[in-house]
Amino acid sequence: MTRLPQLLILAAFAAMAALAPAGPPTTGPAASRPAAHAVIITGLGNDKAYSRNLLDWAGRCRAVLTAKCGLAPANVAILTETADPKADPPRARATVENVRAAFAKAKARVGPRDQFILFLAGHGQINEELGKLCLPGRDLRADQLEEMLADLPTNHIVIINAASGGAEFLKNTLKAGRVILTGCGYETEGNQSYFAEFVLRAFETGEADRLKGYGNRDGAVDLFEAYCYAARWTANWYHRQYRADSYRPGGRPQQPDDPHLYWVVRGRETRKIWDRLYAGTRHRSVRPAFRPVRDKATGKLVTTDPLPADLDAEADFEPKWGRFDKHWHFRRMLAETARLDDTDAARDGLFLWQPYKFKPCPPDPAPGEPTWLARRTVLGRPERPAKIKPHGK
Ligand SMILES: [Ca+2]
Repeated sequence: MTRLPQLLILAAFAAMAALAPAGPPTTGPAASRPAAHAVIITGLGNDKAYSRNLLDWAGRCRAVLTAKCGLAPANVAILTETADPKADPPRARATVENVRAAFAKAKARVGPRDQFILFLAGHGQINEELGKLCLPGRDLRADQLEEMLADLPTNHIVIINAASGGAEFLKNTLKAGRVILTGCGYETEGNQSYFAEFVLRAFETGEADRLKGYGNRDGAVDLFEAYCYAARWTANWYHRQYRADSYRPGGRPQQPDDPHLYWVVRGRETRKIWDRLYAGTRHRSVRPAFRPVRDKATGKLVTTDPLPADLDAEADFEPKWGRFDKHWHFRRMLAETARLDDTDAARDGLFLWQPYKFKPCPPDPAPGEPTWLARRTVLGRPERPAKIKPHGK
């Protein structure tokens, strides 16, 4: 063979290679490697500030999945209280019909070894027998959601349910092979849940992988680590807030017609998050005015301010736990719990901070035991490794 035909053949191969797809398909049942898919649903906010937070969480969830976890943008559907087809990415309105359409689309693309991620945030309706997520128009019932999940060709499912009343959804969705993180409001609260903020931060900061006593420092945030981080931060965030009942704007007692609630918020990051989440509400973060007290020895009035000079510079120290004492006075009540389920038995659900105490990291569990699956589940990595670095070092 002469030199020229050789070059022609090589050129022909090069042209064929250019025409061929760049690699194996990355999605769908035909894909040689399993892929990950996600549906993000945030419901009605019922107030301007919370609606803003829900929208923020939906966008950040997508950013985490695509930028941090490697999901193809086309594999992530995003449904929010209001539609915005011009947004990047376009958002559909979170109606039951659109949720069904998103699941139908996912069903057509998801393969049996693929990972499916569902993120929920908003208000759960818990006053009726069935759990519901409040959506524009008709609400999404827990049994409808389970039908859609069960209809997917995979049971490699991760659910992050940051909606209030999320525990009601658990009754329907708890199945072997799934990992479910639930941030659920107390039944009597059924109110605004902030668990979503801290789940997202677990991935955004990557700190969950390095969480002392829980992370395994392997460079990836698994669902066990994300849960430990989010549960701890949610509890700490509440417990770094104190009602400033003695606060007197301008030194005067609070007037009866003053609609604001005044809070002392401790910790640098906590304060930043607080300011963002509560912007535009009646809550105000303040430095309280302390009343002067007469010193018994000198007879002089002395004002003691126990707070650090610069509240914004204070580290986010671990709040004091344990028996009720003065540290509990005026503390914000923890209105949420959070749980991790990765078996099909509700009794296995892990509550990290009950009663107001963080349990030590469970020892290396056997397959099928609580936390075994969650420790091997990483968003965007459908293949679960058999061997992993031990947690809790
Ligand atoms: Ca890790």
